[in-house]
Amino acid sequence: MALLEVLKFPDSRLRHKGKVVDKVTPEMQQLADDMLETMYAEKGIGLAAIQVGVEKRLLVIDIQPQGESDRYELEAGMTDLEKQVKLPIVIFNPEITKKEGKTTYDEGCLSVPGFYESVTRAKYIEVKGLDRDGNPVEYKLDGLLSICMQHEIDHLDGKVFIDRLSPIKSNRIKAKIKKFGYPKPEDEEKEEEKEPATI
Ligand code: QAP
Ligand code: CO
Repeated sequence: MALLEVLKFPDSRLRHKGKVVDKVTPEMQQLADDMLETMYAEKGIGLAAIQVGVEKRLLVIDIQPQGESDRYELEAGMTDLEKQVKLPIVIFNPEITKKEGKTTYDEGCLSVPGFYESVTRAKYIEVKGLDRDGNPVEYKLDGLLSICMQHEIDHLDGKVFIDRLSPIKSNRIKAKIKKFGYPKPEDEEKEEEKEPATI
C-alpha cells in the first residue's frame, strides 16, 4: 500500500484523458488499492486515476464517512438504490449507458481543495465497466453516488467540475487560485472565525 500525490488544478496532467484498461493486472489492482488508501487519507469520497497522474480509465468511490468525517451530510439518508451498492466502488473503463433527470449539488474536488460550487448533472445513471477482479459490473445509481460517478468519469475525460460552472463563476475561481493558490486548512478556519456577518 502507498499514498499517492493528488494533482492540483491547474496541473496540465488533469487535462489528459485516461486510456482504456485492456486487462485488469495485479499492477492495476495495486493502483486501485493505493487510490482507495489515498482517497481515505485525504477524506475524499471519489478519486480518478488521472488525479494521481496515471492515464488509465479507473476510478474509486466510497461515500461512507471514514472515522469522524461527516462533511457529506449522510444523515439525510442514503437512497434505496445507494443502500444496495457494495462500497467501495472500484471500476475500470466506466461507461454511462443511461441518464435520467437532473439534480444539483454543491461539489468539491481533491484537485481543487477548499472550493465548492453547485453543479447540475443527471439524477439517475446506469454505468457498466469492469470490477477489481476484471469481471463485468453494472451499477444503477442515484443520489450522491450518481453525482460522484459522473464527477469522476469527467476526470477520465480531462474535465474538472469548475469547467461545468457558468463562465463567470469558473473564471472567478480560476483567477483566485492563480493569484492566491490554495488556502491551508488552518487559514481557512481562521478566516471563518474572524469573518463578520454581512448583509
Ligand atoms: C467528488 O470529491 C464529489 O475541498 C469527490 O478540502 C464531491 O472527494 C462528488 C475534498 C462532491 C460529488 C459531490 C474536497 C476533501 C474531497 C476539499 C471529494 C477538501 C477536502 C472532495
Ligand atoms: Co474531482
